[in-house]
This record gives sequence, C-alpha cells and structure tokens, in this order.
Amino acid sequence: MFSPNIHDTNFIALEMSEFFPEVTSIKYEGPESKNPLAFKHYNADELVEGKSMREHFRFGAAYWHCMRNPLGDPFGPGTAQMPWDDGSDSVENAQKRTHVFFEFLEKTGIDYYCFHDRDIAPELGTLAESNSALDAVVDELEGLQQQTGKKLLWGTACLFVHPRYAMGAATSPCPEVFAYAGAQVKKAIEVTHRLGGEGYTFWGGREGYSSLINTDLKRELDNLGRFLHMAVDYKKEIGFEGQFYIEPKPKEPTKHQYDSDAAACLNFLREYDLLDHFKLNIETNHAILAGHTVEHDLKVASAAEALGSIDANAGDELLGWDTDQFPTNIYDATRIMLVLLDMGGFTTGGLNFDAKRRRESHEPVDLFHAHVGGMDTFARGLKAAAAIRADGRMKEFVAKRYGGWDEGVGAKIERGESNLTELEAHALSNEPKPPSSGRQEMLENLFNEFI
Ligand code: XUL
Ligand code: CO
Repeated sequence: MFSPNIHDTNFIALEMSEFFPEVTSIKYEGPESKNPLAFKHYNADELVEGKSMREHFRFGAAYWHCMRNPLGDPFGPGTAQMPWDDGSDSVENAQKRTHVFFEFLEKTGIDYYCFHDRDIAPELGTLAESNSALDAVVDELEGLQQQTGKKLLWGTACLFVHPRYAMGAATSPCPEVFAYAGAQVKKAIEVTHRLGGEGYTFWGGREGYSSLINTDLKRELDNLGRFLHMAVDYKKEIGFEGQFYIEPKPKEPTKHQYDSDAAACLNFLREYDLLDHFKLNIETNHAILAGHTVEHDLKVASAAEALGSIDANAGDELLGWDTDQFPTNIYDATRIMLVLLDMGGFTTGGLNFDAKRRRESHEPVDLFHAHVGGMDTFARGLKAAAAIRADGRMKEFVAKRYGGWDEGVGAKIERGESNLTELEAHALSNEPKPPSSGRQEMLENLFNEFI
C-alpha cells in the first residue's frame, strides 16, 4: 500500500486516524442501515449500466471548502473547528493541512480533489515567495497522491480574493493586474500539470462589472479573450493535456459576470475562437442564480458537446445567493444523471462537491456527514436515471413527439433541402392538425414512479 515518495525526502507518510479519530472508513451498508456514517446507496464498485458507480461519478472534494472555509457569514466570524490548523500563514501549516485532507479523502473514498492555488498554499509578500510556498505544498500533495492513488480533477488560480483583483483580473482596467493574473495562472497550470491534473478551471471570479458607468465592456471582453488564448498557448507549450473548463456564474461577487450562464459562455468562446479548447464546468447553484435549472445549463452545454464537469451543490429556494449547500435533492440528482448518462458520462470531468457546511455544522465530523449525504443522493439519482432509461417510456414519448421530423417535409427540412417557397406550397395544401398533447403531467407522474 505505502510507497515511499521519491521526490521529497521530507514527505511524511499519511497516518490514518490522526486528525479524524472519531471516523473510520465509510462503508456501504445498504438502505437498511441506520449508521449515519455509512453509505446506504453509494456502493463504489456496484455496476450501473455496466460501469461502476465510482467511475460514473468521479467524485471530487473541494479543498477550499473542506480545508479553508471557516464558515463565517457577513454577520459573524467562522465557527469551523479545525484543531489541526494553527491559523498561521506558514508553509508547515499548509503542508499539514494536506495530510488532514487526504485522511478525509481516504476515509470517504472520494477519488479526486480540486483546489485553487491560494487554498493549498499561502499568498506571501511577493509572487516569488508565493510560488515557492506553492511548490513546497505541491511536493506534499504529490507524495500523498502517490501514496493513496487519489487524483487531481482540476486546479485553478484564485484571482478574486486579493484586493489587487477588486476590479477583476483579466478584465481589470489595469494592465499590471492583468499581468499578475497571467503569472498566477501560468504557475497554477504548471502545478496542475505536475500533479497530473485532468483539468484546469477558469471561474470568472470578479470578471464582470458593478456598474457600466465606469466600465469599457468591449475592452474587458476582448482582454478576457486574449488572456484565455495566452493560457491555451502556454498549455500547449508545456504539454499539459488536461481539459480547460469555464465555469459559468451570473453574479456574485459582481452584479454581472461575463460568464453568466452556459449559453453566454458558449457564445463568448465561439466569438473569441476558443470553443475548441474549452468545455464547461456547470455548477448547480450558479445555474439557479442565472434563472435556470441545472438541468437546463447541462443540456445547453451538452447540446454543444461542451459539457465537461460538474460542481455539484444546491441552493436554497428562499435565498437568492450562492449558498453552496450539499446536494440532497434526489429529483435534481436524477435529472443531472439523466443528462450525464445520455451524453455517455464524463471523460475528463467529475462531480466535484463545491459545497460547504452550514455555519451551525462546525464540527469536523460534519464534513463527513455532508459528503456522505451528497454521494448517497447521487447514487440514488444514478439508479433512478438508469431505471428511467431502462424503462424507455420517457425516451419513446419524446421520440414519438418529434417523429414527424423523420419523414416527409420534416426530414426534407432537416436535410437542409427546403426553402420558404416550397414550405408555402406545402402549407397551401396541408393545413397542420393541432399537435398532440405534450402530456407533461403524465410524464411527471412517470418520472415519480422511479423516485
Ligand atoms: C465560486 C465557485 C468557485 C469555482 C472555482 O462560486 O464556484 O469556487 O468553482 O474557482
Ligand atoms: Co464552483
């Protein structure tokens, strides 16, 4: 099991039960189990549609929420108990956290993780110092990955916390900030590459505006396009083969983020000739903030063959901000898994729990309850989605509803062989019959048969 790290002689082997002594490895115990720290539905090696659950989901945990989120809110400080953390900005503290995190991954059986550069390592006085701190932590992560077999789903750069980014990074009015952001992304891609990352995500952070009165929108968009082209060029230069993702979000922190939803991102990528180099990382709560369902944004991305990865979380119906809650809604999970199964599953992407515990759930064990619940929710969603597909009635109904397009005038239109004059001739002698019922309620009832 344990293979010594050859790269870093200081690397200390992972001692299980060091940081979460109250939790043993989470096991599948089946639906009858009353053990809150057991899976009732997620059974990693169980096959669904011929593929193990583990492979379907490629679950990821978010370093920023698990290790760095103090669970504060605008009215009060953080409550999260992190007995392993000395609260300092030291490299040693940052390295220690990686061990805590990998113990967590080992015990939950989550295979992947995601990070921002500044989650894993501190931002220090200069870029050079921050870069070497990052290298020192990445040494540790590399050793832990080798020891445990855990993998990096994607890395990213934090271009939104530091005050220099208050007006954006690639869309800043200030070229020095653009340059600094470029340097940070260069380094973040390098470490992602070094850790064998399967992807790299660009979430807009503060790429947007608070007011148009002081904003040169066209210039900002053009600069964002240039920035992403530089990233694509650098990726090729160093031979990084991971997938680039854009993560749409409509607002928060800005009033309007340029990557507002899947459709806006696709249009931006197309306009700036970047579509071949990016896929989308769709986040549930972001889609809701955009006034969509997650199913909508997933389908828009998938229709453009650009659905890459998912940040799985949930919002709150009564709150209009990015609450980043853990997913517990089986309907939503089923809809998500239906889109995923229909598209043939993930290739480079996965289901990253970009979710945080509530401020009231401040004990370390709550991290486990949260992820176990999310994984079980998706396992139920997967089973329900597979059952709906096996049943076939839903698909058959939709195929039949559009069946007219497979013959006659419909087929001719779809082949691109018709024109308005021909349509007029057709319509003059063929008054359309009213279309048959969409049967929405019947289909909603059918869907419920599987929940
Ligand atoms: C912010 C968000 C980010 C991205 C990565 O709402 O979702 O954490 O996932 O930068
Ligand atoms: Co996210």
